[in-house]
Amino acid sequence: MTRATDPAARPTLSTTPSPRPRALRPDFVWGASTSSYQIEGAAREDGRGESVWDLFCRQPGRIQNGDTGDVACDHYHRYREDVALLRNLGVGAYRFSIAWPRVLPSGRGSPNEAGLAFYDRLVDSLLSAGIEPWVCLYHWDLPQTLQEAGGWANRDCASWFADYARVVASRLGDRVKRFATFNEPSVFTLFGYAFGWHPPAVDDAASHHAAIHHVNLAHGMAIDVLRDYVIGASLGAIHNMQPARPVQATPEDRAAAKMLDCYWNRAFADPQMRGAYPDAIASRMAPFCRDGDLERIHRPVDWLGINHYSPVYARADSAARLGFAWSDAPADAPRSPIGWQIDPAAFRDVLLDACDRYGLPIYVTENGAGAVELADASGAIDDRERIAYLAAYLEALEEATVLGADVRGYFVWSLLDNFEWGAGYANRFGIVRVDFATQARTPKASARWYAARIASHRAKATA
Ligand code: GCO
Repeated sequence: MTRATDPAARPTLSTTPSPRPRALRPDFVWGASTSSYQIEGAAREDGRGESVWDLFCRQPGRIQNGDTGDVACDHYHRYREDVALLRNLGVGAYRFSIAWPRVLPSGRGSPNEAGLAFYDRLVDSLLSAGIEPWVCLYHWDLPQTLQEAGGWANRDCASWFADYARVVASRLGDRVKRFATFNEPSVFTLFGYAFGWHPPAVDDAASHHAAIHHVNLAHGMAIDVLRDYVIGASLGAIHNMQPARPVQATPEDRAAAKMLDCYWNRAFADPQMRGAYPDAIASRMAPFCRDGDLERIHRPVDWLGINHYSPVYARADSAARLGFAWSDAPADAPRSPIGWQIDPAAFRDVLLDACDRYGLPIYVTENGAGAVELADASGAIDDRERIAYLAAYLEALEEATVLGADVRGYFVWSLLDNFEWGAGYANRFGIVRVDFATQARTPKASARWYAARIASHRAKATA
């Protein structure tokens, strides 16, 4: 596979808007993203079962301010208002996830009609607004009953997931064609089985590597199901991809960064799209691989979803089970209001490298900036730092396309301020502000900026 460009030969990222004609395809997909646990609420309504996150949030100290997703953005009841917000943005697509425990309250067995009916209503509302639904089957909210049966450390979970995919595809597949299997599998397996930051919050080598393999198996099995049940399906997977950098330019930290790269960027994308685990972890995966597994995992997909915010950093730590310790960007690095490094050139290079490595059309399925925002007296939010971030990263995306990356869409994270996992509602990523006391939605300056950016691209595309 020829590289789009040699990294060493790549020009430095332009710092001023370039006069050249825009590089984005005329049919470039503009969207916004959310996820079920982070916005739906209605946690015990209409038959929804408990997820691992419902239980995790009730454990003292797990979530900042003791926040939970019990109500979140109340999207379960307010979805029509949120679809109207999407329509006003002018997006052509909306990426959301299905809550497995809302569709199958105990994870298996008979579906919950009320849960399926909610997603019917949401999909029909989107289609009526001329917005294409992009469905992610799994954005971390595993049914708790399945966790109690071993969760992803149990190989049976792959079959349970395939059965869940069949229920969703059978119900929505006549109207939904874009499906992703998992959102960021490396994050929920690393944070859940190594760092203790996500459920099930263990640090156990066997469970961790078993979970990696079983999630990969589940992906391949679900792809087969979606191909069978959805006519015209366009299938992908959503991976966080970020340069894994050493904190110090030492051989030890460089080795640590390579191990982080394996677990963070490649432990799922490589077997799913290249048919093999990275060499550095293959021996750790071997105990869980059965004959034919890699063929079951390596099923053809139509696109690669990339979530990107900033680089990640590793340092050597001889006591670290995985061969690296999680670290942070240099103190002098430019950062967003919540402290995440801002490095658009890293984003450009991630897109080029992924294009070279996997050879698939790419959709940026998440990118955005978090902030701890307070409304002014009028309730308005002039989130100019988020606008600057989005402008710089869209510029980097265009640089990547000029340099040969096949990037076909961009979904801003997120439509709404929402439940930001361990940070609860303290970190706000929305281009629309949510007042969680009243559930009032207020488009921020970034929403108006994003709508204008979309309109400008569309005007050029049809000129
Ligand atoms: C993730 C998830 C989102 C986050 C967003 C901001 O990447 O962690 O996909 O659920 O909310 O990325 O952290």
